[in-house]
Amino acid sequence: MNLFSKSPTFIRQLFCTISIQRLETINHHIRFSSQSSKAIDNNKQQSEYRFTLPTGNLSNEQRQFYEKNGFIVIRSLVKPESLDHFRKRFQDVCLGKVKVLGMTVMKDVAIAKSEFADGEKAITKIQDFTLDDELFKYCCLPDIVKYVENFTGPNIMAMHTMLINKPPDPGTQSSRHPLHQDLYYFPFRPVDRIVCAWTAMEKINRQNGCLVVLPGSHTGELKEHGYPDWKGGVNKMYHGIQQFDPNTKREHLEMETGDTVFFHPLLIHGSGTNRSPGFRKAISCHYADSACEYIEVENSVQDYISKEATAIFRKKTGIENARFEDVWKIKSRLVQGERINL
Ligand SMILES: O=C(O)CCC(=O)C(=O)O
Repeated sequence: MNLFSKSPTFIRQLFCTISIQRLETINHHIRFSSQSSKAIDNNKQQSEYRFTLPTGNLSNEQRQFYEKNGFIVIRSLVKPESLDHFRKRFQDVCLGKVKVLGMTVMKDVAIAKSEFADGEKAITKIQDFTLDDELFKYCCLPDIVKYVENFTGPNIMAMHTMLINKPPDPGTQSSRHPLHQDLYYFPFRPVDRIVCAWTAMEKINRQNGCLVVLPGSHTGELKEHGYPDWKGGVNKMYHGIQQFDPNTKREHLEMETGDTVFFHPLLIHGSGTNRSPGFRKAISCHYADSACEYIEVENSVQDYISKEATAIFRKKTGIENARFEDVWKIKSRLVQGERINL
């Protein structure tokens, strides 16, 4: 096109259009560069947060606390009425009024030998209640799930569930739970998209065996576990960390009814002897992002537990060729969003 063959008005209009386009382009560059500097700021802020996500109920201050310590206690999160409902259901399970597919009912190693204990008094823990719609309500409580999103994101699976009925210790100290990391039991990753919610069903203090945690230990490695060498006996599958520095700072989490602690699966924790006359109750669920993936744990530090858990599962179900991940696939249940991998 020969511009000079066109009228001056046409040329003026063309230059005007080009100038406007240029201005728009410059404007776009300015906008883009301010957006990307905002994105960089966001990323910088994000990089402060390795263990938590921005979605959910945690404030920045609470997120920073979890990032540093690997746990956070939220006071009065679960209503006493809900806890009464779960307690009643637990009692019905103990009395044999309710049978739940896949649930494991465990007796304390000391009480199991006693011919006098029955009902609730004989049972130290029930595990894997995901298939019981009543107890599963704990996993779905909106007040809890809103916090869980800070760790898992929006697609949430309930992977492991427990109602722990820590018995009064008969003098054997077998009511203790040795220091351990929950990741030891889990063949799925990434680790930072897994979290435990653990709720006190009554006042829990040092007297009745509260949780004890090693703050900051979630930044370490998964350690070797095994059965502790305790004279008074050890409960089935209560593996503990074999070696750690006994001088590491410990924190005892004393909690009131309904208080809930969220903690990272690498956080080293356990619980003390129950020196009270009552059964100390807590209910818990481990959640994971449904986009987590199963991993092979053979020949790793998880080899021992994977063999033990798979053998129990094969015996219970008769599925001879079951693998460790099958144990988890069967007992996990979607809480919210989409079931992606797990
Ligand atoms: O409630 C307790 O005593 C501790 C439970 C615990 O840490 C577990 O079962 O992994």
